[in-house]
Amino acid sequence: MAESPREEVRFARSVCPLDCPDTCALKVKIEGERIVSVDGHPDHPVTRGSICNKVRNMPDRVHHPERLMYPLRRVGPKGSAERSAFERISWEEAYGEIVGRMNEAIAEYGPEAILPYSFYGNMGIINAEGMDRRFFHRLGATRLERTICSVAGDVGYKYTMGVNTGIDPENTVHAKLILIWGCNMVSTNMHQVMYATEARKRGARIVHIDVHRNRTSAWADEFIAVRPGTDAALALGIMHVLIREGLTDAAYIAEHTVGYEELAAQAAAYSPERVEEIAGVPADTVIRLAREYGTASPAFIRIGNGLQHHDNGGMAVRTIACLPALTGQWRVRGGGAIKGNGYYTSVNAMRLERPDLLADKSTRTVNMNQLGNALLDLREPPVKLLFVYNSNPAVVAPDSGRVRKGLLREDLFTVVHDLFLTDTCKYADLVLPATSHFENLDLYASYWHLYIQLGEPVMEPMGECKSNFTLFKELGLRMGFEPEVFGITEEQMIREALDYPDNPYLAGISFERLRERGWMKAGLQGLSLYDEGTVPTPSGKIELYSERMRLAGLSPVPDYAPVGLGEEDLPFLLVAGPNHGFLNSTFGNQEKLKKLEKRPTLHMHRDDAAALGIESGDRVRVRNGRGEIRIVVDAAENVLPGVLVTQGLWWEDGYEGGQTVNALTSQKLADMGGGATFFSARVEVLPS
Ligand SMILES: Nc1nc2c(c(=O)[nH]1)N[C@H]1C(S)=C(S)[C@@H](COP(=O)(O)OP(=O)(O)OC[C@H]3O[C@@H](n4cnc5c(=O)[nH]c(N)nc54)[C@H](O)[C@@H]3O)O[C@H]1N2
Ligand SMILES: Nc1nc2c(c(=O)[nH]1)N[C@H]1C(S)=C(S)[C@@H](COP(=O)(O)OP(=O)(O)OC[C@H]3O[C@@H](n4cnc5c(=O)[nH]c(N)nc54)[C@H](O)[C@@H]3O)O[C@H]1N2
Ligand code: SF4
Ligand SMILES: [Mo]
Repeated sequence: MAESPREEVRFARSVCPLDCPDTCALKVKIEGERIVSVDGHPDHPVTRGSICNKVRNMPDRVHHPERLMYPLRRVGPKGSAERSAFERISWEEAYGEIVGRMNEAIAEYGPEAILPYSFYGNMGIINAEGMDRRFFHRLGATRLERTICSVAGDVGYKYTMGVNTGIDPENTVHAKLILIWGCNMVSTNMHQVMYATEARKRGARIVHIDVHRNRTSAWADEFIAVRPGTDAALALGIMHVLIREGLTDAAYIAEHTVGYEELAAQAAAYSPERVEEIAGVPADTVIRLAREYGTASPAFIRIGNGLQHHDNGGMAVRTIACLPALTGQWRVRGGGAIKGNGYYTSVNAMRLERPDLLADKSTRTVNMNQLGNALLDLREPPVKLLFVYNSNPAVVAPDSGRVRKGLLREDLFTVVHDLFLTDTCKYADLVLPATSHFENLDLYASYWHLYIQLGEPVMEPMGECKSNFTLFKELGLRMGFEPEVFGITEEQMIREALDYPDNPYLAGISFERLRERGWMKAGLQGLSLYDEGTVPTPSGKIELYSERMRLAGLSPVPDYAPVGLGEEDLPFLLVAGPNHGFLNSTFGNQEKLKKLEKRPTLHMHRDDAAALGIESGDRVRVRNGRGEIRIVVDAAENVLPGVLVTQGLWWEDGYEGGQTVNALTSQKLADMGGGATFFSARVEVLPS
């Protein structure tokens, strides 16, 4: 037998493109044309050789037998996932059809009849917010408000701090107290766990404040269970004690904040006893936590996304963001907070996205959390063409019953660009194959650490797959758009994005240097923006009282309002968040990771279960006026009574009956920024 030639083995540097704060540097092993393993890059200062199990499984995703390899056109009924519902077509035909449909829609209804729908399935800057944005701006399409993830908290945080930025996470190893507030860090920010573990070795204590005793609680030193959506009350209770017991930093407050008197008057109303009633946290725990926060230094708060997926989420984050100012922690190395850090590594969005191409600046917007309503109710013009990429709205968007109903409209033409035949593709008229990020060049900026990275392709595009960049570039040119805007290379676009004198932290970071080194750190000189100069709020100080909030019709001082209003007849609040093994709905079709996650599970307090005659392992129906899912119960003491938690954006095939968890969530918007309210849905539970 002839010996088969040994495949050449090589290693390449890459970056994790997933919507995760850690934005890891990767070391990829390639044999011939196949990626055989993916590891954390050992030299990256934050990644330090460690990555999550999901991304270790990336080779299975890239070389998955079901990866889309060529364009498909629907020939069967909408809603069918059968491959026989689609036929193979060429890119020429696909482009021809898209251009024809777009021109038809524009001629009959105007360009606002076209709606892009995208999020961050790939965080690469030029693939997620580059050529695509230019294309839809130039078209004059309806603008999408990308509000599904963190906007409510971002807006809330900015009311207090001016911009959405905190401290360098590398400094958190110095912390002596770490509050993990509404963040399931062990699953969602593993390198913060590594820093906190180092801090713990040096004597730090780690407290997890959450509605669910989960992996992060098991790892933390203390778990404090709160009722969903009550964090603003808890934070006000901590302030109450800090002020009452003289644990605030009067000099810092006088020099760096405005509105202390107004805040103190508000906090006076939140005694520990009142907080216990609202949040379910015992009064003595509130007092103990406040004393610890007021005396430990450095004290660091990691503010997660869990808090702000509530009706009142903006205010919750705005309120917690006041705490480090009261104790002067912003001027201590390792003290302060992180909600997000995107500001330090922000690139030139104007040059990248070219909003100037939009001829009519009054072009309407659609909030992506209200896709169902947009598809079903919008008139003048109705949405006639939906273009989905970097997102899986049939699974991730709230009120999925309405989303699906909209997607089923026979007069809607839907294009979906993805790597797989996702649940959204089932409703598509055209399905286009996307490259994985391993197949194209891009620039990556973390929204947590301070490094910006260049990811070069490590393999050729598979099959007939095209990147988002290439797709929108080629479509733009076919639409007859300006070659100088659309006919450029990836490298040119990256250079345009990096050319941003307004962001001093990018100084010295260039395409060449990134290509040479792989990553470079934003040039933060001090502990944070806040000790480098004035705070970028209107007053130039940290705003405990915010005039801007008053003008926006919000309470100018931190305040608490209950969630789930209008659905009080339903007994439970349901918190449906992400899980450990998937990345939102990404990986929801990978058998190995699905097996590790077992199945969708409903965590319920054992007293609630007993009252309904339900036991662990029983299958129940969870329902409200929007939809119903069937799910297996785990009755224990991992949630407070009245609270339900389920994790994972499982695809339709994860549930019996085909409705996914977002059948239960609402299109209602949060108090700030038009944010999503995934965690504020009320439901009832019925035996199955
Ligand atoms: N493994 C994994 N990692 C991920 C993701 C994933 O799907 N899987 N998704 C990525 C994305 S896009 C994001 S936005 C982040 C999200 O990651 P995180 O910032 O950790 O946010 P969530 O997991 O949504 O919620 C965090 C925690 O908030 C809790 N929570 C819910 N409501 C409340 C409340 O009212 N108060 C308090 N105190 N806690 C509450 C939840 O139980 C959960 O444990 O993770 C990213 N990383
Ligand atoms: N119930 C509930 N719903 C939620 C959440 C929750 O906690 N609970 N979390 C919300 C949050 S925080 C977020 S961020 C959103 C996430 O929502 P999405 O951003 O839609 O996240 P994914 O489910 O990961 O879907 C991304 C899709 O993009 C595809 N993709 C990856 N790379 C590329 C590429 O290069 N090109 C193209 N065209 N496609 C690509 C992937 O295959 C995947 O199908 O979900 C939200 N939905
Ligand atoms: S998903 Fe997050 S932790 Fe996992 S490799 Fe990517 S960036 Fe790192
Ligand atoms: Mo997110």
